[in-house]
Amino acid sequence: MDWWVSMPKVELHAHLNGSIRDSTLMELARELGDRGLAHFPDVERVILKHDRSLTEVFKMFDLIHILTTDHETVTRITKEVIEDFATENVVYLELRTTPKKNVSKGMNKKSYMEAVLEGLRAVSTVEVDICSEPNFDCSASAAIYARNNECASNGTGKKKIYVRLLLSIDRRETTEAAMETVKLALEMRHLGVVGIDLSGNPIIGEWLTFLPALEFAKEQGLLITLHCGEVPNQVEIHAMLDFLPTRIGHACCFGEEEWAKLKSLKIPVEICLTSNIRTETISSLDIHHFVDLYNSGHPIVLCTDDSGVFSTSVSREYSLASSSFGIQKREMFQLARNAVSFIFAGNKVKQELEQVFDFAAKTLE
Ligand code: 6MZ
Repeated sequence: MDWWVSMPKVELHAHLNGSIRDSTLMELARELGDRGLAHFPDVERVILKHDRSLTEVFKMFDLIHILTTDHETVTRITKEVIEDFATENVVYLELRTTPKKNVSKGMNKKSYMEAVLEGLRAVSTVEVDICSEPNFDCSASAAIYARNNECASNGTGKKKIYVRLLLSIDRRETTEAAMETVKLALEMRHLGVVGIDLSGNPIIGEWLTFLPALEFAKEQGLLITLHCGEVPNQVEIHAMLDFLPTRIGHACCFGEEEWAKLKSLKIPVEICLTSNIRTETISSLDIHHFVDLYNSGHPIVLCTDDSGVFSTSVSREYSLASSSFGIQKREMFQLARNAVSFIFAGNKVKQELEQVFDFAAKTLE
């Protein structure tokens, strides 16, 4: 595993509330239990159950959201999630989350996002770059990877991680609520918000409900990634591809026509192997679409989806792909590096990341 951890990686599909440490979830559940608001053993059983169908996963999210309702907790989980990704040498993270309202806690979508930003600022184990583009300094960035490795080995100084945010629209939301999220994203662009994600239980909601907000987001220059084809819904898959999102996530239930369309459009796919297997959206890795997309040179990026809920990490996903599909480390490194082209941050960050990978290529064998 060490090699996979040492390798610089780019994570483009990680949901904040799906990436919480089990230990934190248990602590939050225990507190709720102590206050008589939940029966701790029941909650514990749900948290520690690791094989979940897609339907159960969404029930799990409802439970997690009960545990993470206040601003302080949102700040805490954001901080921990970034620290965890940085620890395994994720050098660029696009973290997505659904801005939430919670009247009883005085929370609205904006204050939820402010709590997330507070979490970014609270990280102390690693330097977090949330919006460096205007002050691009190529020479200074040349040694990020060197510094990362040095820090890992001698405990001095700080590693650096670029973090950009995607605001998620939940498929349970109305057109108005989706529009509110897009407007908030536009308001927070200078704070590192780069795009919009459409996610949530794929059997709920209609594409046309979200389309006006997504079109508005696109017109305003936000980049868009869609959860696409998590369940067999060919009409929706076609409508989503016709929308020309910048990336899509999953693509599990595509038929021949949909593959042909996706490939001709060259839309990058965020692949989440463990998530797909755990939720049984793909029955086994032998038949996972990773293989066909990889062999045909289609743009793909390996991601965790929900590292907490599925007990995985980006390093583990790379190691799993390598061992399952017989791909050598050198090629896996190239796969990680290719992901730099699909990030939603601008060219300056891309150039900096290229240098990180250049440096790592010379030192990692
Ligand atoms: C679809 C998913 C998901 O936004 O509260 N989410 N949506 N498919 C998936 N694959 C299994 N995994 C996570 O993070 C949790 C939310 O992300 C979406 C769901 O809407 C879930 O409630 P945030 O930070």
